[in-house]
Amino acid sequence: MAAKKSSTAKTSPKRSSSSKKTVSRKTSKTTAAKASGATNPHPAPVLPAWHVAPDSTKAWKRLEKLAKKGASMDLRQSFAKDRARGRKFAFEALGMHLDYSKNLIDGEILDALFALASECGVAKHAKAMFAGNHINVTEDRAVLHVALRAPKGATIKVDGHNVVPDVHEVLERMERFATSVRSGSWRGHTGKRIRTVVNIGIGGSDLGPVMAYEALKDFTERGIECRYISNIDGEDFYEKTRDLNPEETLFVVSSKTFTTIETMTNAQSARAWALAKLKDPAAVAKHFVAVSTNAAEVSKFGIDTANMFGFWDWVGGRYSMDSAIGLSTMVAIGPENFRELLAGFHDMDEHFRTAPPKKNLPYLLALIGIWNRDFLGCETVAVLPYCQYLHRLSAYFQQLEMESNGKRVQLDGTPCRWQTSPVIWGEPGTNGQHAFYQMIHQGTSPVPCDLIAFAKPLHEIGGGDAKSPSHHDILLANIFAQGEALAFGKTPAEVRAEGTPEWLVPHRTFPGNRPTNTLLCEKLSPRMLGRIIALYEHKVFVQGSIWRVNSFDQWGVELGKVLAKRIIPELVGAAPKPSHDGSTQGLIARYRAWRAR
Ligand code: G6Q
Repeated sequence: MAAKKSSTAKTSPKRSSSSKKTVSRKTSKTTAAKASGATNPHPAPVLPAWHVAPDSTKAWKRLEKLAKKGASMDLRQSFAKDRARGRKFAFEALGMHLDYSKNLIDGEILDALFALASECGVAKHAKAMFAGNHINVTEDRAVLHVALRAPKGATIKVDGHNVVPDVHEVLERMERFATSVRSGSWRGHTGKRIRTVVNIGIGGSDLGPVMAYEALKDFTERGIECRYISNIDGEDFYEKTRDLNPEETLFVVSSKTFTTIETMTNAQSARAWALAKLKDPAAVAKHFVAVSTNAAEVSKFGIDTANMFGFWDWVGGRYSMDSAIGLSTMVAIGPENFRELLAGFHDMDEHFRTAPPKKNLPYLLALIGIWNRDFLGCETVAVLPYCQYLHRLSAYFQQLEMESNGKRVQLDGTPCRWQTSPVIWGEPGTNGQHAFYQMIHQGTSPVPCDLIAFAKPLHEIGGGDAKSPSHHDILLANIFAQGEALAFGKTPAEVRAEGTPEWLVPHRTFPGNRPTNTLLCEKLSPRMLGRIIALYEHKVFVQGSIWRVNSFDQWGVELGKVLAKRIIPELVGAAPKPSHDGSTQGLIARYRAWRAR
């Protein structure tokens, strides 16, 4: 959160005075407390000259002109005219095949999109990120999730300090801990083995770990279950703990700041729940560990900082699943698989950093997204994984994209004159086909889709000979069919030719020309998951660079939190004097009345 800052954890790198900055400032001295909220002390950034507004570029103007052509493009004709189109607009790297040919693009449009990225200095911005410059200008921080997966010998400096050894030190501590839980050498207070690990965290401290746990279930130690409590709603806590034995339960309290009300309230309830059975406060040491940047708050809670796993202020919450926030993931899949996950992230980091934009998966996805959003006016994007293991992926990307790029002002505070993040949503296929695809095929607003699948299943069920398809063959037939149907539709003439009565023809016609990307990967594995997540992280980066927003802050979540804090005592104490608007006041009064009955 923007208002949250780390106090210095044991593992936090020290800042040196040789700070390298993307932006120049009068002073580099920023204290954590001051940097939050209204008294933010750092002066306005002076942006590098290459960080230009997209609509000031030649490419943007060209794209505006090309928009008409894009909007009236007919994919049937485009494919008929150019037999190589499917091959031309596809790219493969790292066991991932991205087919973007079913978008309303052609060579000229793509050239203009690449020119846009170049005029907007995306590569320079990326270089600044990898170099540890403070590209998160509103919080005066480096943005270095890429350091979390850098190999041991690498050097990535933040303010003159190489953070890679710090990262590996934490990783090694995590590994020792995860191994002890998995092997049973870590015992609960009464000597029993840990059977359930409950991660308590929210937002960036929850969505990644849940998504990864579900995605990599097949790689988990099945004798240990992971559960995730995030919501302040006590019903989440109740349902996730009701059948657990505190003697066999380990809580991982995951909070960068260790001040988030939901997490701290759930952690306190967990402590009370555990101690109700375990009685002895010393049991906390065996049943609670923390993942945080805030050592002081962790020890105030009663967790020994020896059982705390740190990370750093240059890791944003939604970019933290591969930091110590992934501790529950590591316990579940084991250190070796976790290293593979990190290696997958790193594969994509290197691809993004070194491949030319035209052969660069994050650039391709990002630029097509910009085309759909800013020039074709698409307001939402559906992420549709054809893989049940990825059933939390859309929710994860929702935060990644919408919290990063859901901004209305540029880095310099002036309004964006263009559209930024679309709404991201989705569910796995084929389930979605029986629910909301109707609208995607025939609704009034086109919804670009990212269709994601794996060629090889983790479990082959059914099939076995050419005549009987397996579950997986049917699944994949569906993803390919959807892309085909969305692109090419069904014309009125085709509908009529089936003998459909004239009055029904419009109902049974599919307009087609609905954009899709298909990302076909070889096989789901920890490494492949890392690649997929990093692909979207860097896609978000490219888009944020072009939109000239700060993809790494989230001031928009602050106001509601402040107001909630003010309302809490008004719900439980003596009736407050009216101090809100008529609507809010009325709701508070109704709540109090019903609670009092
Ligand atoms: C993510 C956001 C946000 C954050 C949560 C939890 O980028 O900053 O989702 O992760 O608010 O914050 P804590 O980890 O500090 O509890």
